[in-house]
Amino acid sequence: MDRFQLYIDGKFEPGAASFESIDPATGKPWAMMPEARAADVERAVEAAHRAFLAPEWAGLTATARGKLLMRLADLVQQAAPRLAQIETRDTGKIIRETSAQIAYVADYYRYYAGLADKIEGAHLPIDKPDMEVWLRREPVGVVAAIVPWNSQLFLSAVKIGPALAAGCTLVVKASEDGPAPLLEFARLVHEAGFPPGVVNIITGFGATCGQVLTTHPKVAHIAFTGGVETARHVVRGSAENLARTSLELGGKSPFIVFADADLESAANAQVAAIFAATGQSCVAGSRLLVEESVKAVLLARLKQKAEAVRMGAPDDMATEVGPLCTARQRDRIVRVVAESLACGARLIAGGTPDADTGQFYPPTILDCSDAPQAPCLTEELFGPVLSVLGFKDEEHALTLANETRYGLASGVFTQNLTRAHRMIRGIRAGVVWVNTYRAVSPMAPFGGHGLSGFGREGGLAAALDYTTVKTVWLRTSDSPIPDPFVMR
Ligand code: TXE
Repeated sequence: MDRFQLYIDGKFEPGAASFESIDPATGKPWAMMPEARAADVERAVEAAHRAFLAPEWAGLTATARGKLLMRLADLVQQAAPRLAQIETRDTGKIIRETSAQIAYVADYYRYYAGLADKIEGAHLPIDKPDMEVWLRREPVGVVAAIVPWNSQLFLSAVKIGPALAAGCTLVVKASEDGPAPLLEFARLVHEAGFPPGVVNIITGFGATCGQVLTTHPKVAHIAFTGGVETARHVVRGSAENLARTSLELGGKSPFIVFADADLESAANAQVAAIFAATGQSCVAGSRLLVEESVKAVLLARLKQKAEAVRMGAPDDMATEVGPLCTARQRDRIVRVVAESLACGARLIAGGTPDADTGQFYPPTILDCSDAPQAPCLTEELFGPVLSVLGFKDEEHALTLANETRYGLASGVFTQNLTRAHRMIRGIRAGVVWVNTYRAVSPMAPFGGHGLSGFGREGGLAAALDYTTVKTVWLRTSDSPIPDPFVMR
């Protein structure tokens, strides 16, 4: 079996314990992963803290930090095929997606490399004649970056890139499910030449690793992507040290199709919105809201497309839907789909997991028109399951769209420009895609509100999030400061 290591203070090491990683396509172990426990986490945070203060990092110019990031970007690009294979093996994410996504991850590092020396302070036109006042943007300190299994290289890049650009140091915790790609990425960090301790990469379990990390007094900012329940633990833990948090959680994102939309485009976008990444995607368009007059037509197209999807081995370039990352995830989907059917949801496609071949679950569509209480309408399933509701008019569409405690992404398909604008205004979500879905870019901030979390990743906003403002007052007068207790 392959073996991976932790990366702490510039050195590769085995960790306090180890655990088997399962190949989701076969359900069998394929590699041994190092498990960080409290003492490893402690060393990683201490290393990051030392590195944060050390002249090898703190003394670098922002331009020099940018050059290191640029070198990392180049190394990611070169290693993309190997990283993609490892991610596919360890998480079941199909090779088509890992190849494309990791190549794009290099662009995220490139963007933040370029941004490093453009994070500017400010000069204030202060209301006093003998003062100069300016603001310095300084790095906030040690960042704990915690990611889940889906797209670990991407979800970590949107934290590591801006945090390093700002001058922070990091302890990155890979998910215990499929940590291999991030542990492998550590080799590139090493090769890029970052001083020891600037980026530490560990993995381990929630209670024995994640919690120790998020409650560590030397962690200044916790950047978390994961589930809502875990986020609550993280926020509670952050209270002890008043660490800053940014949370990128899941969603139950509405995908809204009006009768005037180009239905073929909408159907293709909907297929990508829910079945890409086997549905294990925070932005999955998991609630289709469709105008009643075209519901039957659209559902027929979606059924046909869902049934034609090629489900198979994740390392085959022809595969369109692979296995779910964990058996736990598949079992949850099986349960919620069964409960939804019991509530009166109607099965349009899929719905029957393959018992023999790893953790596969087929593209599934549930018409919930007669099942408004179905749990698939409210619970994030994180799998290839689309729940469908019809709507009468624009107002009804908006009401249904906002009937969720999440607020991450949304899609609107319509040819009507003024209606598109009204929907953009009315939908409560961090992202609105109009006549498209899933587009992302290093330049575009991304994040949600409500149970989808807070803070933004991507763009300049993300880098600023890892800084703190220092206000400097400098007196320019040469006249002596008078004794404050002598009355004049
Ligand atoms: O994620 P967890 P899980 C949703 C999705 C999924 C559900 C649960 O609906 O079914 O969450 O997924 C670390 N302190 N999303 O249980 O537990 C953990 O080790 C600190 C949506 O796999 O949130 C891992 O590294 N850290 C989401 C990371 O948190 C802790 C993506 C995420 O795991 C911890 C993933 C603790 N106490 C799941 N406990 C999205 N936004 O896309 C665990 N962790």
